[in-house]
Amino acid sequence: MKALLALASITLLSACAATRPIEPHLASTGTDFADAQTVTVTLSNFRFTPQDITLVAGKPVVLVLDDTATGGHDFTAPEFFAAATIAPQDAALVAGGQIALSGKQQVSIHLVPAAGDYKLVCTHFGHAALGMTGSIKVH
Ligand SMILES: [Cu+2]
Repeated sequence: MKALLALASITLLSACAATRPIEPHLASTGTDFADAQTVTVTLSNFRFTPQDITLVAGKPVVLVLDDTATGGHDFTAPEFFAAATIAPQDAALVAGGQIALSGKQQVSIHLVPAAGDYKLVCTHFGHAALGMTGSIKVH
């Protein structure tokens, strides 16, 4: 009986893990980012600017995240990053669907977004409640 329970909880755990993919899809090395559109998102206390980001599905983009505050923020959009294809050299920046920035840090990430409406949030304690949420619309 104990073994059966243990087995059941393992199955449950793996089922949970499967619903939230965090492994980024890597863009093939042949993906051309030379003509990529640059989209800059500013992270400040306590907002994303623009708050609603619009991207074109399937079009390579350089997402520039600019933390203009003295403190850290993060750009957390696990569904967006899971659906996108990310340039191999930038994949390590996306840990668990999140890009963490220190104060005054700027990070560029090359990716090809997939169609969908995604939620964006900063997971620092209290930041979302203060307005640090947004959306990414890819069409
Ligand atoms: Cu924040």
